[in-house]
Amino acid sequence: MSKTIIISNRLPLQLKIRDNTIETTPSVGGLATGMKSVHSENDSIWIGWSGLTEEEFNLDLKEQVTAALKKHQCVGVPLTENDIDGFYYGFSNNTLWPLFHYFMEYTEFEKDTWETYKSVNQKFADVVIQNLEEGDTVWIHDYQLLLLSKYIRRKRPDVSIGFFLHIPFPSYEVFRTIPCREELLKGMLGADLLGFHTYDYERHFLSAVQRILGYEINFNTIHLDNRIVKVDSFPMGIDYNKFHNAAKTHNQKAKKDKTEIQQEIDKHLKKGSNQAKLILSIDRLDYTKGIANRLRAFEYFLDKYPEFKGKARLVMLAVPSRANVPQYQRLKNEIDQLVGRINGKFAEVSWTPIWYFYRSLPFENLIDLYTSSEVALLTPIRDGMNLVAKEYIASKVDKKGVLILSEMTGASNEMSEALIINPNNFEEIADTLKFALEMPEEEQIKRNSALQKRLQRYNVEKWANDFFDALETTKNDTKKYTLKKINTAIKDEIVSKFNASKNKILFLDYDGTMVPFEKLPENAKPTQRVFDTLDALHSQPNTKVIIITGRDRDTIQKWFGHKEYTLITEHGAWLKESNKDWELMERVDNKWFKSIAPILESFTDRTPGSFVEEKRYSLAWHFRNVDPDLGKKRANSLKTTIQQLIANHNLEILEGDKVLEIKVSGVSKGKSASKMLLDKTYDFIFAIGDDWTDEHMFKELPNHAYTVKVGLKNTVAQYYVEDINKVYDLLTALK
Ligand code: GDG
Repeated sequence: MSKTIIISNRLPLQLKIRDNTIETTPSVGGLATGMKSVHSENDSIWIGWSGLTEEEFNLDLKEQVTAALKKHQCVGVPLTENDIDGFYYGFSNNTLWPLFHYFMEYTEFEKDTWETYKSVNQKFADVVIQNLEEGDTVWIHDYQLLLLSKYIRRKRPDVSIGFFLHIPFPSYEVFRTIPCREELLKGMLGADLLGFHTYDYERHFLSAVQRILGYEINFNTIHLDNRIVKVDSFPMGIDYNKFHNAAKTHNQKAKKDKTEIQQEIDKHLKKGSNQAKLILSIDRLDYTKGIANRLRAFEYFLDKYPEFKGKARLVMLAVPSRANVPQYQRLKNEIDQLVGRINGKFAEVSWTPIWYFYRSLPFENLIDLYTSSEVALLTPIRDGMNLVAKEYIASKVDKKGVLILSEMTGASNEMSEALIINPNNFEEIADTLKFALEMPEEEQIKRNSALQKRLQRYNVEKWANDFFDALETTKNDTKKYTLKKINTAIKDEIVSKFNASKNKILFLDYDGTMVPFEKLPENAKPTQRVFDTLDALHSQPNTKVIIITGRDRDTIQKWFGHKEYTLITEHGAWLKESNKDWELMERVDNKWFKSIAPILESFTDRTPGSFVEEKRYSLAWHFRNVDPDLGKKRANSLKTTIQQLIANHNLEILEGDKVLEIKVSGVSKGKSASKMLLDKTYDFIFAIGDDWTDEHMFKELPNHAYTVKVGLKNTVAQYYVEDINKVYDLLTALK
């Protein structure tokens, strides 16, 4: 039976060796917490690092480790100390983590750690491949494994792979600074589906792919040579019932059953109207979480609103994280000092402003803190999602409590009923804290009811199901392409039909079909391969070879005039039969140039990289070398401007691949191709092309024609080939 393989850097459990035996404890962290329910409810295995390096246990314990992991449906990836240093502490946490969270000043790029990152991703791929069976679905998580999809696909091209990024994907301007940017993007594009928490991260990724790799993007689909990749946003939810029910049980506990922490909190709460309200903050100790800012803002709040001294207390849980990385050690010192200073500055005999815990607490204590706090103050500088915000709201059984949340978190996009703040604006945080502490209960209930409803509906299970459904859809879309792809059987059929036919005609597009696109059109000259292939076809008996192109007559004359192939240029305006002169296929004129050309020129002046191509009977505005977003925007506004002008004229706009062409209406590759069929009965008709303008030809040719699209784009053609090399494979087989 097919299974799901979940892969993340760390397994959802940690191993410890005590007295030569293995102990397992659950891991803390957003990913582990969120995916745990998916893992336990499905037929799946989880592949990741166990937390113990190869040096940490001897061969005798190896079997015990494997068995302990197996009990939890987990498989370990063996990593050495050196691997962890370079891959985890090095490239993942010294390069990718700060860069993706916009901390460019902390971002280091070192070749050694990059090499280790690659080799560890390969080690993950090896373990995945060992465990992969026919029909399995692979779901890869997070920034430590950006290259894994590509490495798996190299060995298993047909496997269905999903990838989810749990942290932000930064803007192109930030991402472009990393030297290995292309490899990272290509690594990610090994997946069939890429998921992000928010639409902003998704569009940042798409823009990086478009600008750095130059790939074509159609809404949220990226067209690679032989595959399509879908990109979408899936805001991660939590296991709502787990938190809500735990909070319910917690609230009903008798005093003796309560945790020690809760009993301490209760003592403090008993002080009646003088009690200090609890303001909760929980995060891993990480510079992205804005903990130092939060402390300073809290200090500012107590200075600005001294009436809250003795009436409010910050309960701050900072969970130790990546303590080997120098930035984290410095941050720990900074926070220790800040807490000490603020407590020293404001403390009274009966009140200290901050309760600070630097450790990880068991789940039940987390619930103690969520349920007992009147306010949660979460102020990350950047945070992919932030699950604590969601867990806090889910734990409010009586719907009382106020969430203050940074606008820099992914969660703020969905939690608009929370009080949303800018974490760098102390004034705003101080005022919002006051507002929160004084918020009437009815308003708290109203806000939290809406929040809870949404969290309950879009929980972690729904998130995972949505992701899997989208992966399935992507797989089916890819299958549709696979069915149309020219394989050996289809190729053999075309070849035998060609051999058996008496009269053969072939329509061949030029740019993007016979030669790749160049930055400047004049550079895409025909190569020897073009001539050899066309000559071989042309020398077959009763075979008419036609180059059919949007290019201007003069260029095609220069390049192919000495050959005997039939030439159709400017989308069907001109025809040259072998050994004859050029003739007009349509009644066309170019008197209209003088009114349209100046408009195109003014757009060219304002759009760096664009240029105008003047053909005999058409004008083309090319924007293939323009910044992609600007190009699209300008092309749209040019189209609108021209459309108004040509409304009452016999002109039309043709939208090609990064080109707008204005020409006399009624001229098209389809029309001219059909005309070529009138003089004879052809029993073999073949057309191949990559562009939108070739679709006219595919549409108008008779049903028995073989029509072939180059590249994975939507098409009415019967078949497709992935790239130019495959075009030649097919054409050279026709002999
Ligand atoms: C990454 C992204 C994204 C925390 N302390 C304790 C404890 N926790 C649990 C919380 C929560 C999780 O850890 C923290 O999740 P976050 O989402 O807040 O943050 P990251 O760990 O940075 O997670 C983040 C997430 O991935 C998911 O995609 O939201 O943006 O950075 O679940 O409950 N759990 C226990 N004791 C603790 O002391 N038991």
